[in-house]
Amino acid sequence: MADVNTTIYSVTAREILDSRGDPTVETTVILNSGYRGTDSVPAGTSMGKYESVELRDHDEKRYGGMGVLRAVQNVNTTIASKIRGMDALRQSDIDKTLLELDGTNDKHVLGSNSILSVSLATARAAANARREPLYRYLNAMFQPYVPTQMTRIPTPTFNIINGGKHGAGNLDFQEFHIIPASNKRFPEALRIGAEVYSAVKQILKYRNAIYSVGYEGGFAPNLFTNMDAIAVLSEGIRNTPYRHGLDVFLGLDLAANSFHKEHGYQIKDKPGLLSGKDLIRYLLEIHKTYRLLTIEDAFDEDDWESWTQLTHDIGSEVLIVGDDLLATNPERLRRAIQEKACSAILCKPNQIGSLSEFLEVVAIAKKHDIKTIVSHRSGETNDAFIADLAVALQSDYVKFGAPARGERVAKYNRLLHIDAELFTRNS
Ligand code: 2PG
Ligand code: MG
Repeated sequence: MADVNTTIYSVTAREILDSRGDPTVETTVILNSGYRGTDSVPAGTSMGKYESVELRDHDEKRYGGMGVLRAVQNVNTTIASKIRGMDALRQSDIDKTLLELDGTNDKHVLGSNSILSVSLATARAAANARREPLYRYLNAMFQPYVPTQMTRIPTPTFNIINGGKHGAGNLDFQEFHIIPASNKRFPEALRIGAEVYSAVKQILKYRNAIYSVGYEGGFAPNLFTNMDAIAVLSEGIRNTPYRHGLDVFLGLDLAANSFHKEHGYQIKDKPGLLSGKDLIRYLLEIHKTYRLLTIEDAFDEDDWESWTQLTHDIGSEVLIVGDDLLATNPERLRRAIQEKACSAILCKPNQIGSLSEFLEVVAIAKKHDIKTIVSHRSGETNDAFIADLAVALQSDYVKFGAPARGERVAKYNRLLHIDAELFTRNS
């Protein structure tokens, strides 16, 4: 193919809505050749304090202060004038320029939302100009970090019950997952997810529990304890042909920041405040009964001691996943490796705020045998960039929410496309 002109011609952002009805930033990058890329950024509800900063307007008269017009303005003026004329194929130069323009560690000047939207849209425009699928373009970009062949679709983890800040129900733990066995082909894994999801819905109906859904498409019931929600998942699995422990596994995201008080952890399962040690004891009890495959954010993001203890106790059989703990941040990941504080990392592009830095974090994890889970946020759009990204980097898992609701299935459906392109003959 003759070389197309990949010089950036224009960069334009706008304010759009995410799946929660809150504004977010979408950016279009157009190249001199006419090829273009458009991407938007997600946003979290249970955000960790070590994440880079998304810029909000804080103008209470618009969207309750959640507007992103300042971030949009930053893209359309400061950023656009600097990166117009740069080569879209040079992702690390583009990202470096964006970071320099911001000049802070946490990106609070321009906002991680403005920076990331430009970073992603640039990569998509470049992939389009190369007439390559995005996952292939990103995979080539990742080679200098870690040589990686695309041999599989990452295993999905489905969020079937939503609690914490994500659901209107009364559960403290934020997410109750089912995870198909890693040896399943992706279309089969997706089917398992969808069939268990509907089996769980039936059980909630029989129990007269609420089966309307939370932010990530999982059910948000009122139940007596968090353990009850795990029991509902387990019962749901029993009502399908799939075998718990062979075909499908269970996982949790406690998002413990949200129930950590000054002197301990407060959950409805136990009276009084739990110490880190008490919570570990309870998790071991749950694990004994339900054989968990993953436990994410079991403790507050600063409770390093408990993290290390849990990883020591069951890290060899359960993936101890750092989300708020690590915030997709290279320094925090290095500390966690040093302190043996977890065995897996949740990787969210908007926690760190640019594509190149994201690749660097995933590379560190891979080099230290930390399992990787590419993840969505609770506030999403139909953008499926992370599906291509996860395949390109060959993350071990993806976490894209329930197998339901448009902004969640957009990612799963994209994985079906990629699966067909990469692994099905004649497609
Ligand atoms: C999490 C995420 C995504 P949020 O805690 O893992 O599920 O939630 O986007 O609200 O931070
Ligand atoms: Mg989490």
